[in-house]
Amino acid sequence: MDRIVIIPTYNEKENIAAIIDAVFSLEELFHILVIDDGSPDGTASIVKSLFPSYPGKLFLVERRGKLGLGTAYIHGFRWAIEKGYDFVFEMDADFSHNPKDLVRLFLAVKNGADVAVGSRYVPGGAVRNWPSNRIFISKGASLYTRLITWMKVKDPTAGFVCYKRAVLEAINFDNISFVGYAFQIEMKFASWKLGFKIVEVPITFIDRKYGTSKMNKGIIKEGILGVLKLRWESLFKNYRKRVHNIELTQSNPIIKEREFMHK
Ligand SMILES: Nc1nc2c(ncn2[C@@H]2O[C@H](COP(=O)(O)OP(=O)(O)OP(=O)(O)O)[C@@H](O)[C@H]2O)c(=O)[nH]1
Ligand SMILES: [Mg+2]
Repeated sequence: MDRIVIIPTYNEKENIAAIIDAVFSLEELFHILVIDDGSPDGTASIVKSLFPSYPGKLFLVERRGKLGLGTAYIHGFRWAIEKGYDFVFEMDADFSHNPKDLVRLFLAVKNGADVAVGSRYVPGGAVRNWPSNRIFISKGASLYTRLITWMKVKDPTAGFVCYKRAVLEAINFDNISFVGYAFQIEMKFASWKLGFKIVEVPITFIDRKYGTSKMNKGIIKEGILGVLKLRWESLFKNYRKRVHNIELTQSNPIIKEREFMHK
């Protein structure tokens, strides 16, 4: 199998089993790697209880505490590259992203994209059930990012993405330090600066029904300052060189934090 969906989780006990079942019931086969940050609500135990139903397809990495979305994905990217996957997907656990759209992201990459972004802000894309202030923040962030960076991605904070292996191999994760929305922006920025082709696929994003949001002011602040930092570095500090991975992927440290891995 060459496709894996990375699902980061923090307190997603209401969603995790259902989202895993939904992915495995798709016609296309995708493997799943859950990266759980020691969720106090027992999300990881639910994943473990599903291992017998999905042998060899469902994987879990447990980290000690809430270390942030960005480092969870980076951990997952390294893991996926190590295991030889060619198409690596990011998806939230909370059903904001429709698992059926994984197939559409995959097709976009099959048809020539290096990065396929599930996008709310291209024609055909939409947001449902979000309060107007969330939409305002999200659209404002997208506009702000485009104005500052000139990157032509309409939904730069999107967290529903397919990366081709070559893209992830080309990025030096040691120099990606953001954890929230800025992480999502920087992954696209780095892909773009390294010359990869980003295609946006319209999706309908639906607000979570169950569980609680992990959005906070720190994440927004990181986004505002982070975008400026990216632009600054790309103007004056040879961002491209900094983010380009010159070492062989095999030499990347796979596990930095103390973690437990289950198969
Ligand atoms: N492993 C890990 N997962 C996280 C962390 N923070 C958030 N997540 C997960 O990342 C995904 C996106 O987080 P959300 O809380 O849905 O963020 P959001 O979509 O901006 O906000 P809401 O939809 O309003 O909740 C979800 O699957 C979360 O469980 C973290 O620190 N570590
Ligand atoms: Mg969400």
